[in-house]
Amino acid sequence: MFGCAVGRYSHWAGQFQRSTLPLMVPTLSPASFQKFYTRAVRVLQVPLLLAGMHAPPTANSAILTAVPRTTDIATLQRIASQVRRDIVHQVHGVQSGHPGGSLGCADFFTALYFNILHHQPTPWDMDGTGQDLFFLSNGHISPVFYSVLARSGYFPVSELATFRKIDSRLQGHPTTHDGLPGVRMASGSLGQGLSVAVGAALAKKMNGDDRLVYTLHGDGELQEGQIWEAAMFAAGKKVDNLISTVDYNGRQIDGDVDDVLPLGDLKGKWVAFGWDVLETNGNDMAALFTTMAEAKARTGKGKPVMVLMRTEMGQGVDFMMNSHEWHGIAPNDQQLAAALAQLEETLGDY
Ligand SMILES: Cc1ncc(C[n+]2csc(CCOP(=O)(O)OP(=O)(O)O)c2C)c(N)n1
Ligand SMILES: [Mg+2]
Repeated sequence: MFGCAVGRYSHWAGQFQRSTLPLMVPTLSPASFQKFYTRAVRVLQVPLLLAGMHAPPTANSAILTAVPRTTDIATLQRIASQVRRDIVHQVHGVQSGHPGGSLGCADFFTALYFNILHHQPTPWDMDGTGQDLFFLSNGHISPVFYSVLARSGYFPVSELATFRKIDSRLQGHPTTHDGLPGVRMASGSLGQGLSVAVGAALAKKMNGDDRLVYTLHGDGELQEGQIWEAAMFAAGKKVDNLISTVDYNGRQIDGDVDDVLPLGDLKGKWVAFGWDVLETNGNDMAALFTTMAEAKARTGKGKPVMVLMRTEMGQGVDFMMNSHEWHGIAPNDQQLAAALAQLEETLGDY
């Protein structure tokens, strides 16, 4: 009858979250739990604040990030190598998951979490007030997301070993109800992330919070109609604190994007929808660095910003590249060894 989780209600996301406050409370229905929590916070606010456990975020506060942000390309490349090792280890460990897109996006995620984002892993704040927010829309590439979250301090690196296991907070597709710090939106059902991000970006404007909102989408995911509805809305409402990116690898689950359903003139389409569009090589850390800085410079000018990143599915592991085949299969023991032999261990395996 007793649980040791205390819930908190995230106002803009409207999601019920567990946090790790070490309090014993009766297990209640979500509605009563929320009512209980609201009262409890009122009563406990001062002691919790004194204990540094529930510091209220302040809009536009200068956040000192715990993450060692770096502009050094060689350092970022070394982190990306470890992220790639984490990806193949996670997927091999449970013989399921999506290594292809994860490997292809390892450079982007590393640049994002160790250079681009203004973020604060601890204490974890679901609302992210005063922080940049990132929404992963193509949720199947969770291994790369979990790796950078762990490596930048959101949760212990050792927890990567629980990927896709029963009761793990690291589900195959990210969820919010498992309470994993760093995850602000459930994803996996493709096409939804842009809508969520546009809402979050508008909320930031309403709250006078001048930090930015970032998203990532797969190119196959762009075949979802909801993406274009959100794209039209974002431009129409001048959501110019939003930088969206596409993993433009030309592959999807069943084959090449051009064979399944061609995207045509993708840059032209986003321009026609009213976006400011940049293109870059998503596997070139220096190019990413420059383009994302340019993207940031273009925010606040009346248009949402799109970065189309050319990537290679499976980048970094030669036998996983040049086809869609490693979209969603796991390496066996020999393949794991062959993959690891191509990726330098730089931060220590988990
Ligand atoms: C709404 C929805 N339809 C279908 C799927 C099944 N699905 C999972 S991944 C994928 C391919 C997506 O292609 P892309 O976004 O290019 O990802 P990549 O293969 O490059 O990692 C599909 C169709 C899904 N997850 N959600
Ligand atoms: Mg793709």
